[in-house]
Amino acid sequence: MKLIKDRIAKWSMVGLLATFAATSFYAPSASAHGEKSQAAFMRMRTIHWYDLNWSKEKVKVNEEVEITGKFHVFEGWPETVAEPDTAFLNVGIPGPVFIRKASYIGGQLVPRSVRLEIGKTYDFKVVLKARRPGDWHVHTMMNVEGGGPIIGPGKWITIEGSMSEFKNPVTTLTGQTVDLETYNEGNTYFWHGASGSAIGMCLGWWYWGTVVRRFLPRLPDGRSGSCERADFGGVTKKVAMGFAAATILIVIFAMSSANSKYPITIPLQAGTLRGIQPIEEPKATVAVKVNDASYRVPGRAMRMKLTITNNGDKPVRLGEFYTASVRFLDADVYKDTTGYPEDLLADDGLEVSDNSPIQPGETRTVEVTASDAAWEVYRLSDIIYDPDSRFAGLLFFFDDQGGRQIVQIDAPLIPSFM
Ligand SMILES: [Cu+2]
Repeated sequence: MKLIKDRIAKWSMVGLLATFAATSFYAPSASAHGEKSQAAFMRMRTIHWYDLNWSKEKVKVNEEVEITGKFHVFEGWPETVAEPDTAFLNVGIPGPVFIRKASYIGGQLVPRSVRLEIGKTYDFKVVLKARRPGDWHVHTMMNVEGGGPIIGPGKWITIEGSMSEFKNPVTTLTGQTVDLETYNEGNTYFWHGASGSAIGMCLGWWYWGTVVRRFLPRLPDGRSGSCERADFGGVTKKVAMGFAAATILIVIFAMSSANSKYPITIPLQAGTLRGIQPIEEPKATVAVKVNDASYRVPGRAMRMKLTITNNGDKPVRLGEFYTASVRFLDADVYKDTTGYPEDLLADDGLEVSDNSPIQPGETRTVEVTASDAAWEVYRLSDIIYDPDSRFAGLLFFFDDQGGRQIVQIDAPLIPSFM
């Protein structure tokens, strides 16, 4: 019996060590940060990010990166996400590895929440200043009050240098230039230190004066009924009063000296910004009807049957289908030059049964297949678990002169198992 117990103990220990060794060597780097686990239909049917551009992929500490692009607030906004009446243009990074110098929607600075309108398209710009060296996956994202984070495509950006070089100067309306990285730090430490030591002194005095000197030696008196003798002595009371008076005096004095050192101060600026200007994308002269759409389970592709009518005056071809940050391109028609994140770009992931130019006035029904590992990696295939099997996306048509038309599509997406 003893032998068996020993063996179990020994092998358990070996097992534990093996597990520990195995897990400590397994450290995968996450390449998406939150969006994968969100419901696929929500990612497809909330905000469509496109025309994204990153000014740099590698920067030094203190250098700036500009992320620009457009986003479309989808008409068929899901019920379970509150409408973006109060939304905030954010960046998805692991803490302030960059700081946000500025962000704009429709040319307006948006340090506060904004009101977005469903169905509208906006352009945006985010200016980031590099702070902490490393490789960072930077997402543009929109926080919607009552809805949660809506995460845009993420791109790896490298910061080189040393964080100690980082500076964040800002000039106030009172004329001084301060570095926000360290501004007021000493003052904060001083006052917390001062109040901390005052509290310490009070507690020390209380402990010594009442517990050590007065209370414990007289505990037997109290037990024997002569409790009133264990009173606090005159000195104790005086010191207590002294502490109280000093505290009030220091607070008043410190407050008035802070007021005279900083005579001009304002309250926190807050409040949702209304009237953000959307942009008008030129009305598409291509009309698209989704006859049906399906995806294989398991699989890495979705297929749709589209009836495309070209009402314009130039022949057009389908170059791209975008859904949930993933871009499926037909390499014969369109090539990305923006350095779009590799894991989200299917450079030749779009296959159209007949992608010859659709002449003005022509109507054609085609089979379109969007396939790429991204469909599975980014768990769009997980729409099978969603309570609403509908997709939405953007189609980009190109004419022979480089003109572009954007058509939004939206339809049920039916799984096929056989
Ligand atoms: Cu990420």
